[in-house]
Amino acid sequence: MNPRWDHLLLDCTLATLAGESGYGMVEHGALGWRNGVITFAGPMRDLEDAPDALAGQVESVHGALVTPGLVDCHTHLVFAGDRADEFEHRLQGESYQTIARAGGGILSTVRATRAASEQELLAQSAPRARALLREGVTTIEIKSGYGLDLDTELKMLRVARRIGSELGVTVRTTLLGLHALPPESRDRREEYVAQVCDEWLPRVAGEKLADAVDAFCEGIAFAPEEVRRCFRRARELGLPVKLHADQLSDLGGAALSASFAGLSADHLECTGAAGVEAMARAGTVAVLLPGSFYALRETRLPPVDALREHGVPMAVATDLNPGTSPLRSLRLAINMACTLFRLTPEEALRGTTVNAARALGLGDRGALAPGRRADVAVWDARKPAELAYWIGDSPASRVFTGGIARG
Ligand code: DI6
Ligand code: FE
Repeated sequence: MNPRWDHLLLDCTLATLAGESGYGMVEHGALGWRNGVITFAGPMRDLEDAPDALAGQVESVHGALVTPGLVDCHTHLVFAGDRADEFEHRLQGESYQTIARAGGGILSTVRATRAASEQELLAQSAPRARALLREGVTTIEIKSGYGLDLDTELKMLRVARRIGSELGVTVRTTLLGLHALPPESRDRREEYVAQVCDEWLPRVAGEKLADAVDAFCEGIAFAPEEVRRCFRRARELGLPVKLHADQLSDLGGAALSASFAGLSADHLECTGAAGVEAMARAGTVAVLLPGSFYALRETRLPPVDALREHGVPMAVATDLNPGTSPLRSLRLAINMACTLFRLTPEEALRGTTVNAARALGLGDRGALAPGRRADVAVWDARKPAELAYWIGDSPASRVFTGGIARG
């Protein structure tokens, strides 16, 4: 008789995240899948047959914690060069904004990224993705935004897609054309915004290179009205939106994203009550980014209590980027979300699984339940709080992406 399932893990301490709240713990659990889709997640005693009759491959994980594969829903990990010199300048007292206005910051990464060939860009970026993967990440969002000309933006998006296919991880790409005003457009702001909206968006949508559209809504970047123009175009093209909102100042970014039924509003350190209420009404996910809060030594905390009170789903991501969050560990982001933002370990795990998947519009993953993708992480841990508690050196012991074991 042919076994019904491909793979069956036994003696798991499952944190399924399958319900509306709680870890969804199952002690002495089993997890089975077939063709990359979960077929069973529950107590071993509920298995209807002997394990060997149920699946082709059967293995015990000896009580280890098993969770959904982690989802990093906000990264800028495709870029060339680094900004270690800027880090030193900031330590000597220069602010992020001053450096940006003087043509450093994002624009220095733009120069390096434009100069890199596609192959070089891939060679520099793939190790950052690999670092995330080692820690149980099975889905990564990657933004463009260090090209600021069409060719380089397309190059970045192609590299992001290649990381997905070459590393065997789901990559969701996001066009971030409104990230900074490129130097050649310094006196032609309106023209640049028009170009992004009227040329880049249709091109990127046509080539299916982006799954979503993002913008940096900030005093040093783009104004709400410019973002709205971009989002209207995205909507016409059927692309969902998300927004870098209210990080350094409150320009009403959270409410803006919500008004376009945004998948997410990200950062939110300066978001007020109206923004939180608008997100709750729209079902927009709050993506919290403790890495940039930490690296910029911010003191204003995102309104976690209000988000909680209003039932806004919270996600946590690395924001991996060369300027404000050179953080190559989602596990450390989880720890920081708890330590710096006072999320509970359960909220932080939900924020890097089911809620992070939702911030990418992916309803097929992020929980261990029949019908969901078999994206699975096995940990050298027994309790889910350990994922938030240990700091450093925390690779997953086994990872399955769409049911396939990662080498
Ligand atoms: N995400 C961004 O896009 C900016 N800040 C952030 O959290 C800037 C990234 C950079 O400085 O390169
Ligand atoms: Fe960002």
